[in-house]
Amino acid sequence: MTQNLYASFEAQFRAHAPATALHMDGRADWSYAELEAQASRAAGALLAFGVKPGDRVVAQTPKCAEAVALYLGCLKAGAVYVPLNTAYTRAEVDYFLGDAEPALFVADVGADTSGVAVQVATMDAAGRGTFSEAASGATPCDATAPRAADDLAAIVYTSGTTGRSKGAMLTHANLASNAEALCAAWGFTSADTQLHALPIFHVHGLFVALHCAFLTGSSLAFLLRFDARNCMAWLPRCTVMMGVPTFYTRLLASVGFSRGLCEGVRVFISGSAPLAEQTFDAFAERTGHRILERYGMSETLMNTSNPLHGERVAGTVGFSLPGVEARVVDEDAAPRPVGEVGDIEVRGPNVFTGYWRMPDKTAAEMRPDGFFRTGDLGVMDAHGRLSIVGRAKDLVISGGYNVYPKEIERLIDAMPEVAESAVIGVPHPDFGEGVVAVVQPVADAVALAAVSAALDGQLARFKQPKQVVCVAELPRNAMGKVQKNVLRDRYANLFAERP
Ligand code: MLC
Ligand code: AMP
Repeated sequence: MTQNLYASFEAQFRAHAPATALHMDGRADWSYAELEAQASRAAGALLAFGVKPGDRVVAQTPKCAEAVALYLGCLKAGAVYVPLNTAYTRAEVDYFLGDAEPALFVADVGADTSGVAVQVATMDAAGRGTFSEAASGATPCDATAPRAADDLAAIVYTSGTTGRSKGAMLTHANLASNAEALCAAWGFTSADTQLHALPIFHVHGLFVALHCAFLTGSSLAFLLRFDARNCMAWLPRCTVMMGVPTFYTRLLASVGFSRGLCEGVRVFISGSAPLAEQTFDAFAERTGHRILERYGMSETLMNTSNPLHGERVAGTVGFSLPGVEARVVDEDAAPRPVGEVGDIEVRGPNVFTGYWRMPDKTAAEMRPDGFFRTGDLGVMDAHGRLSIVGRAKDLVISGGYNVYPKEIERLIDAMPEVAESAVIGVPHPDFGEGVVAVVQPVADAVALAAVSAALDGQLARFKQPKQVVCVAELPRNAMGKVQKNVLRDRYANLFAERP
């Protein structure tokens, strides 16, 4: 029997054919029958483009229903879906295309694809473009490609501490097991309507959110981007919302965001970045809802979750999901005592098979007993409840997007007026953490505008520093290493008053 994840979705699509899959702003809803038909047409188009099982398909498309059909079509055709953040620049995209070697790149209609060495199709925000033209002309693909449990379904790129992005290889079994665990843990049924305002190029919006709907035949209020006012307009029709902490702080900051709007919602879920206790408390006070926080990452999908029924504790990420083991250990993998900080490692059917074409990096992060080293620091209590207390990896999480300092420092250090730089994240009222470049200039002070100009076209805008601070000398430890913790403390209030 095939282990293709799409087969499980298809059974639900057929069981719930007349139900609404996607409610949308300003255009006709899609039923599950329509979604299935569109997925079959997308799979047919992929075949027409010569895509074969195991081939990569890179997608950097605006969020739209047709992009969801493209993802499903890839699964159905047995292709490996490789989503890219729409903010990535041409320079970043070139790297991903070179690394993934896709059979097809589906780009935004407006993107510059001149000189791209792979086959290109296009899609715009309304789902139009050469991909959709091919899909409407193609013979729908009725047969779902047979796939084994450990065949790849997706590669999700995550930046690395060395500055080079790594592709996390996720199998059909990884995605299926995690989706099943989440549907059970969060009590999804066909009666749910989930507010979906996340982007669909990261595991949160793509796998966690969509799969909970597709495995249960529940509905999505499919919003093209997060806008607090629009979310407030949709919330009364929704039973579940998933978001990054910035969604919740922005809702709380919105005039008119009230308990009444949330009356039909059974659970608000947060992840991808730490949810501040103040946000948890303020949300509970305003709405009566205790946000359910969970913890995951691209390499492992979701690992732990606060309970649907039972105490949700602010500042904790809850218990291991069914089938997932999480442990807190020291450098040698020896367990840390209850209540003491250590490295978080996870094992289970959710854990990826490795980094695409990077066996050394895979080996470095994988323990011989199958545990994956997350790079997050945590504490476990006596009941198995996990709290994340920091990161061993040099990473900034801004509005739920990961930003790796190395990638930015490399480009700033190349500026002739810069002797050396250190990029850090400091508390930011809107994004949780804001990116700051601490720069040691060669002579005159270096302005934010100069840094932005140097990075434009090279790095997505969300990765670019929101502030530049010049120092005579970067603080160093006895080994000569820049002490980022000193800088983080020194500039902790930089964004305090600036939303
Ligand atoms: C946008 N900007 C950001 C930013 N998002 N800057 C820093 N951090 C961010 N996250 C900048 C843009 O570059 C632009 O700057 C300006 O803000 C306005 O852009 P925008 O697109 O209009 O912003 P907005 O719509 O307000 O976006 C903010 C946001 C968005 C929070 C809604 O970032 C978002 O949807 N985040 C969700 C990320 C996510 O899905 N993460 C999941 C990862 S999976 P300029 O200078 O160009 O004007 C994962 C695993 C897990 O982590 O556990 O889930
Ligand atoms: P990504 O590589 O984009 O998948 O990001 C994964 C990282 O996001 C994790 O390794 C954590 O550092 C962080 N993360 C995800 N969820 C949470 C959470 N609930 N609390 C704190 N950090 C989180």
